[in-house]
Amino acid sequence: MRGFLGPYPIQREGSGTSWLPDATPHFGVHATYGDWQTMYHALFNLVYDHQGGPRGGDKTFINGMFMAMAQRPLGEGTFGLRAMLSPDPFMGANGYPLLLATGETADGRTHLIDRQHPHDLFMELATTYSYDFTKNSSVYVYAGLPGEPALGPSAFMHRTSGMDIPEAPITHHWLDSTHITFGVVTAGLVLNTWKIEASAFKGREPDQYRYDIEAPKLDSYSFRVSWNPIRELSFQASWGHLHSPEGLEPDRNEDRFTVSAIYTQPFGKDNIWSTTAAWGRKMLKPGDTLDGLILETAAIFQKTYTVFARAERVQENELVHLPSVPVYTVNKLSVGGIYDFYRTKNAKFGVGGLVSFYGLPADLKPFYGDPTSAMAFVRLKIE
Ligand SMILES: [Cu+2]
Repeated sequence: MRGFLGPYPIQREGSGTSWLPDATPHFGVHATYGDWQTMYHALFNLVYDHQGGPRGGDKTFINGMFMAMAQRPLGEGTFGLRAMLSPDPFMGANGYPLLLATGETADGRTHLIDRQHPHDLFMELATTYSYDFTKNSSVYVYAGLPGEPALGPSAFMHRTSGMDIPEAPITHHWLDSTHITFGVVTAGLVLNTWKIEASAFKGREPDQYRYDIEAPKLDSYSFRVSWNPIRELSFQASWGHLHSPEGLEPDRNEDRFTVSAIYTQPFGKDNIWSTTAAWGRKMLKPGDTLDGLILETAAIFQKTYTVFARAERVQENELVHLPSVPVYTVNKLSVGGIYDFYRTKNAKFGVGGLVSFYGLPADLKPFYGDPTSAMAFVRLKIE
């Protein structure tokens, strides 16, 4: 199977139109029906979540995703269809406890703070068409309802360093929160190892109704440059203008700038190591300029043993609401592992755990205490 957007290996395809390193392991269950080539993969986690301290909480929930893709030759080019679904809505509108996570709403009246919102049932329903004008260059269009605009690195559940970690990053709304956008059109150009693209999309983030398809709109825009200089590396830089992203603060716009590098290195027999480093800057208009940083790494040995770590540093202005709205720099480190105890050709069942530690400014201690958090989970991965 070739890339959806151009003449390169399918391993390079990340979420939306983003790129991963060509050395990304090939996964998915493949089948051919006439001219159609299809692939699907899935990951489901059953998680017991304990977040520590006075603002923590406990919850058991299922998260994950199911993704199906199909492509066929059409005219001189390649036509593609992609669908991605999430089981998240079944966990309830208020998501799950996740200290320091902010973004979106459960009731349309208050912000979700110290909780991760559920993703929408339909995370992506998109179509692509690409036309190769030389043997390593192409032009393409991508349209999704919902879909992902050309902004940020590949979303956390699609990059090798993040996909096995069952909690969302607290940098989600600095880097990859636009992965579910109700209305996206992207056009781009692939020149061998380079890609440049532009998107028009809906700036408003998904509302609290997680089962529906929201009305599309193209009121925001973004640009991204991606570069895969060698098989193991993928870089991107992107800039976006989001019109009125938050329903609770409709008069505020956001500009977002992100840069990221993903390094994926196979080693030995059946081992893989992948690391993502990314920086995102949100410029609220009017409002604060806030930075988010992430360093995330995972190593998978013999397709059976996974160890991972994710370190993040975020400037937050939503954690506490005093008469003033102070900006606090907060830090989080999660480390964990997974043992896949039963494996078939395309499925594996695993058990895992992670522990999270925090570095908080003294001003936040009265609210958070000195928390430590943990998750224990079992999973099914189809790949
Ligand atoms: Cu998300």
